[in-house]
Amino acid sequence: MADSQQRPPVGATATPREIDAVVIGAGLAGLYMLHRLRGLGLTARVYEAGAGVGGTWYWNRYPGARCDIESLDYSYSFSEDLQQEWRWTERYAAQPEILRYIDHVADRFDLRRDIRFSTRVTAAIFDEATNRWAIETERGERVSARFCIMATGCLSTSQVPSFAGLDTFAGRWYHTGNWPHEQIDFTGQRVGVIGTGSSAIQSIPVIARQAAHLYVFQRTPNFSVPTRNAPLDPDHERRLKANYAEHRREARASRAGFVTPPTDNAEKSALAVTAAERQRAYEMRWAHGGLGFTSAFADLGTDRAANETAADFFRAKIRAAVHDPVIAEALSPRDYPLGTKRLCADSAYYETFNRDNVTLVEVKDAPIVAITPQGVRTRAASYPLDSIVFATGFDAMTGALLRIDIRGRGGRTLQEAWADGPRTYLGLAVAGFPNLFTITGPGSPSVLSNMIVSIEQHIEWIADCLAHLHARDLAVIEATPTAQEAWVAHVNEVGDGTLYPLADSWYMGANIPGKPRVFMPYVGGVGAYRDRCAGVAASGYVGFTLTA
Ligand code: N01
Repeated sequence: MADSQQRPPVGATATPREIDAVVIGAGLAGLYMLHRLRGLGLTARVYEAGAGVGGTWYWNRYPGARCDIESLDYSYSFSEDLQQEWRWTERYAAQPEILRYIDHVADRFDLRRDIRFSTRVTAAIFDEATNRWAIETERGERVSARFCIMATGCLSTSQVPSFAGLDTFAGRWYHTGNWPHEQIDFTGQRVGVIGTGSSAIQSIPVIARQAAHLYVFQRTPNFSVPTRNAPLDPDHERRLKANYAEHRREARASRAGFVTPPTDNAEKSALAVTAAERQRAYEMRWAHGGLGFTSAFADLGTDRAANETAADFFRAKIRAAVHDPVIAEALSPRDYPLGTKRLCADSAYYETFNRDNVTLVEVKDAPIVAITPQGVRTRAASYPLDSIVFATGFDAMTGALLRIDIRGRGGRTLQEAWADGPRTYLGLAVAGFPNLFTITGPGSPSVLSNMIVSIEQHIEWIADCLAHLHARDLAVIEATPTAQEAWVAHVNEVGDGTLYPLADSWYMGANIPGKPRVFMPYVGGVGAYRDRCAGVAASGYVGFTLTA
């Protein structure tokens, strides 16, 4: 901040209970936000429900949990020393390694002393008389802050369906997103996994190798691409690190926040090339592995016929992997376009259904009707189980925000403001909620991107904004309703130009009973979105009201 040397830091006059900023959440977002707030000379406190740092990577300890963005991309870029010194062991890091990395960052930047662990925030209430947020925690702690920054994560409110009888189950049950810290050993057990999303697809091959028998309860099959995970190639690491700044720049300017292997076709329609060329392009992406598959052609996300060529390719791969053609067909998605439910990435997922100890139970037409003391009962049959794993997902993007009692101007709650679905300006701010920021909030690329790239972009934007306010003695920044409505319209328009609305996905809120059906993330691309946010800042925060 240009003039911070001359001015006293804002926090210099604060009493202990009156601080500059509260950050809610100590995952990848909350930690970096705290680091940047300190850099501005602001007093800050982070509240974290978990007993340690890490957010997603603290809670999701299920067998097989790993990131499906490559380690060298899924890591902070803000510190050159950090990114050069940290050594990843695998192309895709597993949860324990990512958590070690986050712990290292917390220690390296001395972050823990400003974090209150095991402390869930219950309320954040804006006082119009003082322009301050009153934050309350479950432990009865209260603090007053000028800025309230939500670093609560997009996939942090786990969802267990309300099956009758769950409390009567005689065995143990788990949710992937809230996994115990001790090692869970399924050896010799009959295990049921409910769900076939990313978490299930990662855990099923691992659990199948332990369990006496594994029942997979599938309502909707998913498209999954092999990760081709392997130990990180030291030559690749050396080359990339020699050019890290440029690599990061490319990622920030890209569509999804990571660089996909270059091809001749990425700008073309899948329908503009011959069937043989298409096959070559898909085979190349499949062999490379990972989520870059959907960048094979320009229109896989927007044209149903183009998308169908890729979906056919996946279904052929499933038939090749799974010996029993009936099971292969059951595992083959038919009802929605590829990528409109989040593409999964796996290590030998489909092949796991060739094992004698794995049974696929389809619950679309014969749904689960109850959990009994013995196990799972569907409309068609009963399955005796020793353990049940709920891989049933999250109340995504809005769940963590709406379970806090957030009240803005006039006492209006965020629940009221978002009754018909989330409405934000740039996914960063909400009209009527001054000095509140939502890191990777709905209406930003967030879950459609490499999260850490989007997290860093939002935090740097917020930090620059706070510096701007401080330098001009401005107390309050607030999105205008007009700018917010225009942004929401733009988010919807771009979303409606894609195939996403065709699927019953958590992007649409479709997995939570009663949740408004709205496509929540911004699909305009990470690079374009970054430019847009930078333009808003450069123009003196157009679309916001700034007051002294
Ligand atoms: O959750 P999901 P997830 N009866 O919502 C099923 C990220 N992530 O935890 O599709 C039967 O995707 C549900 O069925 P259906 C990633 O962004 C990242 O797996 O609704 N089934 C579905 O199959 C991901 O997308 C990594 O018909 C029921 C499953 O449960 C997001 O987190 C790893 C049911 C839920 O799948 C969420 O993934 C893991 C019921 N009553 C996750 N209710 C990385 O690698 C729900 N289901 C970075």
